[in-house]
Amino acid sequence: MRTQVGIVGAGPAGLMLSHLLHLAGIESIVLECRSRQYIEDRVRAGVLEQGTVDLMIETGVGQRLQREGLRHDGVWFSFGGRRHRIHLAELTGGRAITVYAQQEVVKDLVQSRVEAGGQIVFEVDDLSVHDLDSPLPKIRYAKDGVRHEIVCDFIAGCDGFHGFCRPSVPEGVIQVYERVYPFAWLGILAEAAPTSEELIYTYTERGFALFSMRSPQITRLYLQCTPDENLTEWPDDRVWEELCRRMRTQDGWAPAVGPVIQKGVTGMRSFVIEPMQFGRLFLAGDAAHIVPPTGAKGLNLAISDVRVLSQALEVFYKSGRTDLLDQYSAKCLRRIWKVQRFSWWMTSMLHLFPGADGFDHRRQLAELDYITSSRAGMTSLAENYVGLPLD
Ligand code: RFL
Ligand code: PHB
Repeated sequence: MRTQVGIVGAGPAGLMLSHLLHLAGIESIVLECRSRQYIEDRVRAGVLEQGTVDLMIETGVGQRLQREGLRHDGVWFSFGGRRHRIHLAELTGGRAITVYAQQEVVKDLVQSRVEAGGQIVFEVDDLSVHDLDSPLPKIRYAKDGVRHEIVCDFIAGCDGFHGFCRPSVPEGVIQVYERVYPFAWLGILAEAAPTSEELIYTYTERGFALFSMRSPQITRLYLQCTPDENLTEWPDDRVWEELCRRMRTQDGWAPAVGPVIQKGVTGMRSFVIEPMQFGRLFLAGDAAHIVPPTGAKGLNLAISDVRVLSQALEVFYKSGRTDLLDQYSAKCLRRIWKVQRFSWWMTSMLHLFPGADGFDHRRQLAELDYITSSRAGMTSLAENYVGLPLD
């Protein structure tokens, strides 16, 4: 088999890349180790930056997002028993975030690719990439017990943090920068109407908690826990008790309690590789970087990487120029490091660190006070939270 761009992974990065390349008249094949149903049901991110929303609408995959997405013009920070609103839209010239679940983005992209006759091969096994520094790199895989090889002009490694593409780069080429945090998030999805129309990030002496949502009927909540937290020790009643204890404010606000429909623990890590390219292999999204979820940036970074990559490939196929491909890694990393900094900062400001003392606690409260009362502080938070400009 032959294609122009072989794409490993049907997450947001791989699917959006395939979609953008199709619009530019470039052929691709997406290879995914999971089933279509699995990737369409996988519960993950929920917050889209303005740039991600704009890109989906501009490229024709935003109809359902426009109907069902919940636009939020503000976000709340709660500490010392009080809630403080940051008016995102007013501080950023009308930009906002939109709550729309990652699996809905994935469904919309899969549907669009399938309708346009795009090739996505699900449930592939034993995938490997070869001849990465040659003009014709190859992807080998098995499907239903039969082995296949795809000869490509380029390979896009969009296979997430645990994928095979990054480890296929020869040792010594890639430099890794990493922070692992001494806590995690226990997340639940609950059948309960959200009692706040906007997200609330809560700092307490018992640890961080986050109030989010998926729809007018479904609440999404997280609480800081230990990285090795045992879920069997967290029956639903205990989760609700802890969430309400951390989130209840002096004015009596608390999340509404309801049946828990999903529960899981997410580790927290900051991770970046440099460069994001080796020969004709280009890494994008979680395959190249991870952010802790506190800034709600992972999916958005994946989308901005593939936007840069698709533009570089488009220029290559139209004119033979390779300068944008050569600049891919540096261009993405400039944005990635700013987003890393923001995600690290939000995480450090809002979580309880083991061994933290009264000094740390007061410093965190002072920082929260600053970013919710100073216009400069609020503006800095707002412009990062709705997403820095794409170019
Ligand atoms: P993905 O989504 O992990 O997709 C990679 C795909 O590659 C497949 N794959 C392979 N396929 C073939 N062969 C192999 N050998 C393969 N190995 C892997 C996988 O099955 C998968 O389908 O990476 P991508 O596309 O880079 O997208 C990144 C995002 O998924 C991720 O950054 C976000 O989910 C992070 N994140 C959030 N991001 C946001 O922007 N806003 C949020 O509000 C937000 N909240 C979150 C999050 C992530 C969370 N978890 C569970 C990690 C909340 C949580 C709880
Ligand atoms: C979510 O709704 O899942 C969510 C919202 C904000 C975050 C992380 C996750 O920072």
